[in-house]
Amino acid sequence: MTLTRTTCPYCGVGCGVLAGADGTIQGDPDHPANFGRLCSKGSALGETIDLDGRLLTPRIDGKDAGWDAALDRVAGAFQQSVRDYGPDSVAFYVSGQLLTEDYYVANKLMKGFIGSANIDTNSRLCMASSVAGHKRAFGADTVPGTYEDLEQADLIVLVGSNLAWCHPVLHQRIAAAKAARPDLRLVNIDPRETATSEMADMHLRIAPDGDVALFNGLLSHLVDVGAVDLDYVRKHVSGCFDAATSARLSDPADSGLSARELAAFYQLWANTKKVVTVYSQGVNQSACGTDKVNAILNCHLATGRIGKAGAGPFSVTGQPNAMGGREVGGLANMLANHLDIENADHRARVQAFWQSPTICKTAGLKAVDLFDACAAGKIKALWIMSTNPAVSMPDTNAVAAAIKNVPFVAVSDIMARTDTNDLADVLLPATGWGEKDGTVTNSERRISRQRAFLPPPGEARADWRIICDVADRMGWKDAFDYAGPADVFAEYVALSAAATDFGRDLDLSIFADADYANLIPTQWPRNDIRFFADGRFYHADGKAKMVPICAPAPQAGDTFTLNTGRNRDQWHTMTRTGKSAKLGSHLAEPYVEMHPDDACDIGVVSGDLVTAQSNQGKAILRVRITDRIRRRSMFAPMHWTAQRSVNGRTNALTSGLTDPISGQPALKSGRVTAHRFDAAWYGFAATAAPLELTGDYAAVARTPTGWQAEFAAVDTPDDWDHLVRHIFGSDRELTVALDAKNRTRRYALYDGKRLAGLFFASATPVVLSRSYAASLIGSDTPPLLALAGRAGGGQPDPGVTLCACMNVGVNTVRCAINDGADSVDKVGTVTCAGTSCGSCKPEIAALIAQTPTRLAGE
Ligand SMILES: Nc1nc2c(c(=O)[nH]1)N[C@H]1C(S)=C(S)[C@@H](COP(=O)(O)OP(=O)(O)OC[C@H]3O[C@@H](n4cnc5c(=O)[nH]c(N)nc54)[C@H](O)[C@@H]3O)O[C@H]1N2
Ligand SMILES: Nc1nc2c(c(=O)[nH]1)N[C@H]1C(S)=C(S)[C@@H](COP(=O)(O)OP(=O)(O)OC[C@H]3O[C@@H](n4cnc5c(=O)[nH]c(N)nc54)[C@H](O)[C@@H]3O)O[C@H]1N2
Ligand code: SF4
Ligand SMILES: [Mo]
Repeated sequence: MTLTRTTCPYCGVGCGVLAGADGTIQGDPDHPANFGRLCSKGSALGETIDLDGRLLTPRIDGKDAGWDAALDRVAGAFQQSVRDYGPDSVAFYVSGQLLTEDYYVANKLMKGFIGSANIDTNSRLCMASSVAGHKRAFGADTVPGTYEDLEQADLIVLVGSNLAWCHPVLHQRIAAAKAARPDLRLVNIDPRETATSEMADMHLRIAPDGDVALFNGLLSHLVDVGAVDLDYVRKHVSGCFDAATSARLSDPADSGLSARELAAFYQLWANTKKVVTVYSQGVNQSACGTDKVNAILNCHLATGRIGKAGAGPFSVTGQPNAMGGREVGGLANMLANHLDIENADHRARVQAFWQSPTICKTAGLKAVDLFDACAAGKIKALWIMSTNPAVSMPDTNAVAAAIKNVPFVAVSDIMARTDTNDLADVLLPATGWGEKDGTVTNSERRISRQRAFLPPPGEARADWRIICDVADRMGWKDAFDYAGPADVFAEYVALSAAATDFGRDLDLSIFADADYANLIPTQWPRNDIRFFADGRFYHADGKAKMVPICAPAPQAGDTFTLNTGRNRDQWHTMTRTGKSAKLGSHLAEPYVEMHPDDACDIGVVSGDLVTAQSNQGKAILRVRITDRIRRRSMFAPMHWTAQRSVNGRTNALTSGLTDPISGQPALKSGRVTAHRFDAAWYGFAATAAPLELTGDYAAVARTPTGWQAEFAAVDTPDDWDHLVRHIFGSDRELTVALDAKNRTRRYALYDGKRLAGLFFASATPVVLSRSYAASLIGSDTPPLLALAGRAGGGQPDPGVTLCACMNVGVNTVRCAINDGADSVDKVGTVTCAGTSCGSCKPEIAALIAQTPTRLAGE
């Protein structure tokens, strides 16, 4: 089997992958991001490349159509709208999961040819506050950090980042560095305790949005103890006095941390020269996200701890090409290649380079405003590419209605059914990972190739090509006439000469004569150049700027703060990771974490469902009661969609409140009320064939034998048989067992002797080993045993999957711990859990930590 060298399509770590057409997936030992490691999602890529559910032909109004008709329709709708209502009546909403080449041509078409800057991206929900913070401090959106800095640091501070789940391979590199050098200190700042907190020497359970108060307090402390590097500040920094004065007005206690915690953290930071502060969505996704970024940058600038090995701020990017999108300028308030829309010289230069008929003159609509404009009827044609805003945007019910309100909507996606696709007039089938070619830039500015190792399926085309095909039909053939992605990349590299001429940071000259086919992963401007090492920044005076920051007032009121984010084994709206049974079993339904005292207050116990309600909408979620979360806070993952749940969408609850500078939504601090969902019945089904969701609450996940789903509803069905047949999608006869004592109804569906479906319903949450029930599907287990719903003698229930790579259940790990395996390594030796990608090691460590307490209590 020949393996192709490519890059993982998930997170911004940007791991190198060796992939084969038979689904073989290995970490690339030569890639400098991962040196052969992969996490659970990367390892499971082979399970996601089948054609099940793919969009394979263009569709117009729900019917298969040819490319010519579809492209004509898109080009025609955009042309007509521009003609009748002007260029700002159209918009693109794109994605940090597009390749650089796709992104570059989309941006060129909108800004240089259509003549509007209405192209925004899901990176607005992700990186916009970091971009704005970098620009305020450095005069450019420069990310100075590298992965090696993390290994060279003496202190790593992780702020609002669940690195163990969201950048697992980077987390493992830190773990390896810490094992080799136990003096390396790790601090995790997060309102909840996560898998990332497990390895930290100090976990600071900060109040939601307490970060500005914390870092303003740190700046004051640095001043007080003489840790400010006066010489550095004099030469390289402006605004230090104002920033320090402003910081004094903050009360560090507003961070929600105790005086002891604050003192310990401040001392550690002040006394450690080599400190890297890593930050992510707990910082960015906030109404004060840009201020949080600058409060952090201020501390690094005041101490000169930037541009040095093992020291600096490091905003890690989420999506595989979030950084590439920033480079090509694919946000509504950027031009191209780190050049500015507001600057007439920049505009003239870009227009001349593109030889374009026009150029946008002012910033376009940012994501939340863009969908508001759709709702207001101002956008007449919208093209969504490689993102699923009907799930991932805040206030998603309103966003779906806004999309419906646009007269013409095109969506480019790889899948046939998504919540967003269901709103489109035209669907354009894109080639996906493994089928397309191009480049991506990871968190440390390293450009790597994604390479095809599979043929394009059906009629799918590469995103860059679809965009060029539309541009061609709009009358701009010459400007979009590329032979392939290598051509696009060469043009993008050539345009970066303009950036360097204007003194901007984006210098891609190292790629000028690059052998695109054999491009090796390379950082810009060069692997051996460290940004800011010379103390030179990109403001007109060559200095960096410390920005005076005021802390927001602490949150009050009797509603809950709704914090949202990610699970270890799912990627966003699950269109790809949701295909994998291995990944699906880690956390199989939408849930909400809640503090035991809050659970007690609203009268829920483990396994109950909770209705969360906001001004925007509601969601029904399974409660996970844990003291790892602050009181009056709840945490829910963002992943569930209308395709995979009934009422499981977290963004039905969130609001369009944004940071005033970056326009990034505050996705971590929704306001919700919560109460127990009073169901008349709860259900669980496992099936061999896809099943129908029904009721007030439902959620489906893949299993090794097919599908499983949870259900709940307030109304008792008149006809249970009818309901169960509807769920199974079958009118075959059912085997039924009623258990009056346990108030349960149990149904089995057989296909000959083969068990094809199981359904259990009861008046209380169904108690049953899900993995055992699913394991029976497809077998010839007789009805009596199948409907007993528990593992028979000699068949221990492995429990939900803990280690996705080695397929080890939580109960298997618990048994090993009870039998004396008292370290993660020992558990690995006995059960193999944690011995492949290592993403589950923090959870194994947590189980070990919990075990003595549990035994004592038993
Ligand atoms: N498994 C997995 N990995 C992914 C992704 C995925 O979907 N699944 N997506 C990728 C993408 S696009 C992104 S952007 C990254 C995101 O990566 P992360 O930012 O690490 O992930 P999140 O879970 O969104 O949020 C991180 C943490 O912020 C905390 N937080 C909430 N409010 C606050 C606050 O006020 N202050 C502080 N200090 N912390 C707070 C949350 O409790 C949460 O644990 O992950 C990438 N990696
Ligand atoms: N509540 C809450 N909401 C959030 C967040 C949060 O933390 N909390 N995080 C936000 C962040 S940081 C992000 S990045 C967003 C992510 O949110 P989205 O971008 O909406 O999520 P994805 O599921 O990654 O959507 C990618 C889509 O592109 C399709 N696709 C995959 N490959 C290709 C391809 O090659 N070409 C094309 N054309 N399509 C392709 C997939 O099938 C899928 O439909 O969510 C944001 N929303
Ligand atoms: S850490 Fe995992 S998801 Fe991220 S790039 Fe590496 S293998 Fe892919
Ligand atoms: Mo993101």
